[in-house]
Amino acid sequence: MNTRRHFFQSAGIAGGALAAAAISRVAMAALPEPVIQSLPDTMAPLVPPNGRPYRPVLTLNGWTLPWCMRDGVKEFHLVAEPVVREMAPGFKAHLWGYNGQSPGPTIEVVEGDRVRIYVTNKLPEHTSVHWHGQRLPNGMDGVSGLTQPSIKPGKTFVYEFVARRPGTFMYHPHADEMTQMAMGMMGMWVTHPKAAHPLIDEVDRDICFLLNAYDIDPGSYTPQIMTMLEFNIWSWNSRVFPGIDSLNVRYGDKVRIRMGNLTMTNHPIHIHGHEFQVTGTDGGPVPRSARWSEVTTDIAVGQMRQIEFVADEEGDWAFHCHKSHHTMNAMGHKIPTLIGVDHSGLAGRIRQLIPDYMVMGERGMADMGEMEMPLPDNTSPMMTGEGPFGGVEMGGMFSVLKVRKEQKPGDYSNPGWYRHPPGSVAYEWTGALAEPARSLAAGKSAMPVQAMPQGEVEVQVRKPQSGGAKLDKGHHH
Ligand SMILES: [Cu+2]
Repeated sequence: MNTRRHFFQSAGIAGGALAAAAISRVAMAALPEPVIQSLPDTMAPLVPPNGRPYRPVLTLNGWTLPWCMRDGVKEFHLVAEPVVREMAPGFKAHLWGYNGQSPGPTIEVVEGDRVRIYVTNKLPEHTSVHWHGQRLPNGMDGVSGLTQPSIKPGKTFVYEFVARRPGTFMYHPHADEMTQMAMGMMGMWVTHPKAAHPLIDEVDRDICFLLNAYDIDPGSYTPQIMTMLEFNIWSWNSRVFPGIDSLNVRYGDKVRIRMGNLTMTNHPIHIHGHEFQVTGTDGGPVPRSARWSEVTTDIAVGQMRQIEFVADEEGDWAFHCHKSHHTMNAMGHKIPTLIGVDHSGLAGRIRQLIPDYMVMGERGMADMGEMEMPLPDNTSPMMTGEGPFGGVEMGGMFSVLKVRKEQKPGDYSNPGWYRHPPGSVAYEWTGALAEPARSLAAGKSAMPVQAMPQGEVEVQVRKPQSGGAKLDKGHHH
């Protein structure tokens, strides 16, 4: 549901007057009203009402920005502003974004379109918009200080260029970037080819989203902005599982998924049950001879990857980042490791007072998700998501690809859980068990040992200390 607010009303009278001074006379004649959308639901693809036709993309838990066609130019109006984003049911974050949301709306145009984008700054500090990956005049590149003065609070700037090459791009500020990206300012941009393209296939489904990350202390609402590596909320389009919608497709569909990474670490994105090919990067389409099949593709910081596959296996297939700490939510940095710690004496004594008392984390972290360990208000449970067979024990960058024969062409709605054919689900064995064969050889070494240690050494592997922080720190080279 889109709500229209008049520009001068939403900017306030003072802001409107300031903005008017900052934009050209042509633009002033009819600045398009900003379209604001604040629901976190996945909106239906925006079928183009005018201009060259194309099959629109679906933005996961997001939407596409409508435009006004004016003398053959597609005019958009972005408003940079503070927003409240529901990251998962019951978990709201105070972010910065565009037009009511973080991330901002997807901008969709066609190769060769002339595009004019009004950017109104309703943030408490200056900003700019960089059109990541685009070919454009240098002065439209949005690097404050280098190619333009920054957009001061209350001002509106105009960007105008021709979308010269088809592909998947992103937009984000290039002004106080660390703060503004840590606060959620970013969006996707898709330029469709103007005619049949030898390297861009027609697809039945086209889905896009951004990878983003936040450092939000459990119980608080606003991200830490000085964080460089210790992010604890790993999200797709500022949503965390189970708040991320599933990707619902029809059996036999050719599916394209476009993902851009604006976090500060890489994400190996993994799909179950299918192989895909990387068909495009932010540099454009990948030559066919350079494509190979994979089930995981690593998306580095500032990169975009476009993957394609035919959805030819029915079911509910996990689709997630393969860094296991990125499929967890709200890992506090101070949760101690309790695995292997013997609480029996202590627990026994506490049970005299509280009969059902149990120590969390003794057997691993799964307990914490299932037991709904008490957490401060406004904290996403670490791992949640209830599937048809129990807790999924996932959070963060996780969703499900749902492939169904009954799904109607073009219908992106959620078909519910997959009904497995009888006899096709893993089951418990209740018969007799033979003794498994074990190799008892200690192993040989390729070179003679120079000095043996005094006595044998045995170690216990410990669970990582605390989620994302420590693991990402280990990546320094
Ligand atoms: Cu990841």
